[in-house]
Amino acid sequence: MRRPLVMANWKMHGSRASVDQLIDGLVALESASRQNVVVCPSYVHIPRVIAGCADSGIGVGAQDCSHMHAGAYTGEVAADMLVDLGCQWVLLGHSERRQYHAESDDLVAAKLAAAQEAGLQPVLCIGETREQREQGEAFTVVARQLRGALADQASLAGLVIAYEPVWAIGTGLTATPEEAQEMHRYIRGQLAEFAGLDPEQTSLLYGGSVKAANAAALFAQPDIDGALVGGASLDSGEFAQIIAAAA
Ligand code: G2H
Repeated sequence: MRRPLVMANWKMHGSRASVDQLIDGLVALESASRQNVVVCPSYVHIPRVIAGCADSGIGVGAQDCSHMHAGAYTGEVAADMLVDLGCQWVLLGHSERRQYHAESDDLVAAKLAAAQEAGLQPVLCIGETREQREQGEAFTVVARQLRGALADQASLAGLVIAYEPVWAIGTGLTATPEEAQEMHRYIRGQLAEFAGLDPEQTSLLYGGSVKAANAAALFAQPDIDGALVGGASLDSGEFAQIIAAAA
């Protein structure tokens, strides 16, 4: 179902004290707003966030999961373990995973299948680099990432897509609302083709330097349902303004 979802990706940030402060800010939001919020802390902070957000309506997710179910895979975290903790969501294929950990479309597809089997709601992250956009390949790259992850999946129930142009991530550069809308429209069109999904039932989030100053203009676009927010989600006041803009 399309919904005004605002997801925080805390990446590799935080201490117990700073996480507690952020939780305090989130649970102080009014009830209707909290239903639209999902927080993705580092693995080690997940239990703390789940405990702190209990009964608030705020969802909790991981930033990644293994494609394997269990076994001798040192350092990996299985989707079933996340479900066992109480996680409901997982980000998959974030560009920082693709860039720094060499995650391929095939690996992302395998992770997506593992997440679905475990009962996690996956958020598939896709987006082109600056070079790819400058060479006119943005739509081809996004289509390849979509096809690579979604084709041949047994189930895509509850899938959310986050379009995050790599050139806009953590750089302060944001796609203009029109650029983001153009790609979101394209992605919505591709969902039925590649995955048999009902495009009008699938939430599409924009990510890449979303902040209070640009959130409302992005959310005003007809195919942008919400946002995946990195840096600005680490500031309670700024993040609250983004959530308010999405309502
Ligand atoms: C993109 C985004 C969150 P930021 O990585 O996934 O981060 O808002 O800092 O660009």
